[in-house]
Amino acid sequence: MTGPATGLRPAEPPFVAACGSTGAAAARAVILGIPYDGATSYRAGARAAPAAIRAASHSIESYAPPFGADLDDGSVFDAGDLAVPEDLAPDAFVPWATSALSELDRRLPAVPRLVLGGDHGAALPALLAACARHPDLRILHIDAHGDLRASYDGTPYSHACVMARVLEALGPEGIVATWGIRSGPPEEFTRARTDRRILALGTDPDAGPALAARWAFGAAPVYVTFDLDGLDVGELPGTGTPEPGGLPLAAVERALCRLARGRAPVVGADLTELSPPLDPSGLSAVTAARAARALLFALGAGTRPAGTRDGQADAPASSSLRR
Ligand SMILES: [Mn+2]
Repeated sequence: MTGPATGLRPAEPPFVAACGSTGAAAARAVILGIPYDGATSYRAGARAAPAAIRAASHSIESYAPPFGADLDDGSVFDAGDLAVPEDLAPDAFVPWATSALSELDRRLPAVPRLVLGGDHGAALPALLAACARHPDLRILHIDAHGDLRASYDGTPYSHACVMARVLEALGPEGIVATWGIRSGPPEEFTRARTDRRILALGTDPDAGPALAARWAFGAAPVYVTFDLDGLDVGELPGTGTPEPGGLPLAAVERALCRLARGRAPVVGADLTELSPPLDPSGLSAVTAARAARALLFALGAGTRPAGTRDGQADAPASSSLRR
C-alpha cells in the first residue's frame, strides 16, 4: 500500500474463484472493486456491490456448464477494492480514480481486469483508459439505457453520460455495440441510428451472441461494459434505475462464451449498477456473481476440465478456453 490516495482494501472474502489463487503473478485475470455510487441519479446503494457480489459468489459453482469451464484453477486474482474517499463528487471522482488506476497499473499484473462497480460512472475511468490504449477498441455495451447524455444532474460524469464520454475518447475506428437498451430520450435513439461508431443491437436476445461470434474471430481488442440493469428485471430487480423487460442472463452468457472461445483479445470488462439494499432476497447479487463468472471466462481465466463438453459447435478440443 502506498497511501490513502491509491490504497486497496482487501476483499474479505475474495471472489470465490480467487480463493485458490496462488497469487497475482500466476493470474490470467484480476478483479478490482470500485465501491463508488456518487454518479447515481435515482437510487444509490451500488457502493455495496463489490462485497455483495463476492459474498454471493460463494453460493455459485466455479464450474459453469454454459462454458464447459471451471474458474477454480488459480487463474483469478482478487486485488480487493479501491479505497475511494467518502462523498467524492463525480467531477472529482474521475480524475482521482484515473490517477489511482494508473498507479495500480504499475502494481497489478498486466492481465485483463474485471472492474466491479459501483454505479456505471465508477467504471468510466477504466473505460477511458482502455479507449486511450486501444483506439480500435470494440466495446460491447449491455444496458437498459444509452448513457449518451451530454450532462445530467449538473455533471458530465453522471452515470447517464458514461457512453457519451467514452465516444469522445474512442478512436474513429472504435465501435460501441449496444445491447438491451429500451429506455431514454428520443435524441439517444436517433444518435444510436446515425453515429457510425454505434451499432445498436436492440433487445433481441440472439443479437449479442451473433455479434460476439463475429468479433471473437477478428483481431481488434474487445471490452465489455455491463450495466446490470440491461438484464431482465425478474432476474435482477436490485438495481437503481430498473426498466421492465430486459435480456436473460443466459443470452449474455452465450455471447460471452463466444468471446471466451475466440481469438480476439478481451482486454477488460466492468460490471456495474447492482444495488444490494434494493433486493433483500439476495437474488440480484447471485445473478451478478454469475455474470462476473462469465466475464472472467471472456477475459481469459478458467480451464476446461477433462471430458467436459457444452455442446458448442465451435468448441476447440484443447483443455484451455483460449490458449
Ligand atoms: Mn443503465
